[in-house]
Amino acid sequence: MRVNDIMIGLETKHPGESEYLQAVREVLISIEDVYNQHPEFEKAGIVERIVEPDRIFTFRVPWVDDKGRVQVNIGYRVQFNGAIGPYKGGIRFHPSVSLSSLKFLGFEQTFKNALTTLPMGGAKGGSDFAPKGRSQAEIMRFCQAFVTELWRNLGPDTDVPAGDIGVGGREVGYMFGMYKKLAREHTGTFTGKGISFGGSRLRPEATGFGALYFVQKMCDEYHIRLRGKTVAVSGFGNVAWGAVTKATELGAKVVAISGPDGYIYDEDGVNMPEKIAFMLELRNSGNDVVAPYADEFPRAKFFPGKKPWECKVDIALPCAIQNELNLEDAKTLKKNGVLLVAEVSNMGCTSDAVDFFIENEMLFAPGKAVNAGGVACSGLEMTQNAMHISWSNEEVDRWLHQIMNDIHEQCVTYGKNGEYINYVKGANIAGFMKVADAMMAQGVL
Ligand code: 2IT
Repeated sequence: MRVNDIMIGLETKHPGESEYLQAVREVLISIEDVYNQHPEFEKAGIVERIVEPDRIFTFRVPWVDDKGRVQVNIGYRVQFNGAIGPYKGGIRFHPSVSLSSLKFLGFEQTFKNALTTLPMGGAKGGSDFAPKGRSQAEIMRFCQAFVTELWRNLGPDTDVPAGDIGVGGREVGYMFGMYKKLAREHTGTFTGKGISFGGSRLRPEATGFGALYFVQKMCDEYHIRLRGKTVAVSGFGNVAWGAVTKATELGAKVVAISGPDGYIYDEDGVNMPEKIAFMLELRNSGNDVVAPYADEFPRAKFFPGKKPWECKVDIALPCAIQNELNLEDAKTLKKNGVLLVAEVSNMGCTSDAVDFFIENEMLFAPGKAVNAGGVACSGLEMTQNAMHISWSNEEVDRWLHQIMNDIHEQCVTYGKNGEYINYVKGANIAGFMKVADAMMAQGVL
């Protein structure tokens, strides 16, 4: 396999799908050496097959807004790879959603899910629908319209969606309700459901909690004390909230959170329950702005239009969206003496930022390892649904912790190079080897 030749082929076939091409290139560069030590992979065309989704559904989502006007969005589901289990991955509602972004997310999900140790294939879906400013009734009608088209392709052992940006418990509830009505079955076909109808304990917290369990392991590995360290987080959604909560619980001090409008610097730390609860209030307001935090807590400062990476902190946790941290930001973080950067968003850093971290042997871990706690907890929800039982907080947390430790171990096994752990390489190789092995065993499909 020669990465450049494969990339030229893909660029010709899928012109302009920049995020998808970025994600594929990053993985292929990581696995190139290992792949070329396995001539049987080359013979079976593993790489040519693994970079293309199994199938993609694209559909029209018509709905009626509160003014009685007809609105039309595009819906997608990318079933990327089903080698190791039923398709699994979130649904994103955001104006930036395109085929390229969902293909990148489905591709990443395939390797992430393999890392969780649970049997789940990779998928992603969503729509260019913008929830910002929409009423509850509009959100419900949109979710129902989305599932009316998609439901035939879903099922508890076929494809199990969940939340992602713009899709939380409320949206999953509406989508699950419509699915249940059409399919006439009450099965675990969505995860992230409400506790009263089959949802798992801890699912809302799982991505952020899991990320901090992973960060804790990174710190242990490098003999860094997490307690007392300052942290900058981007975003203020579900994932950021879980990360802030757990970071605070572990004794770190989160001094920055952000939104599309700018960032908040809170010298005292986003540390009190009322501050963390206020993050939820901000999110639930549906306005997508973080500025009101500084009105509520006047000792905090708001920096409009700026990113939190300019703050001097020990730990940086991008928790918002892809490519939110670029080379310039990476250089600023290094200059300010950052000790650790962990992507909590999927592909949160641009390729040149990732290269910069690794070339400088900085402590950096990629989203597919760090944020895998979310989908891992979804896998635990599927298990509970299949067994018709529900586990306690403690039971789910124990599993989550164990899985994150396991993922860290896999990264070390495949990524250790002398003293330095290349977590990007480790995660990519570990995830790839599992999927490739399953594909080899199942023949040319
Ligand atoms: O990016 C992700 O891993 C998610 N949005 C969660 C997917 C899931 O199926 O829980």
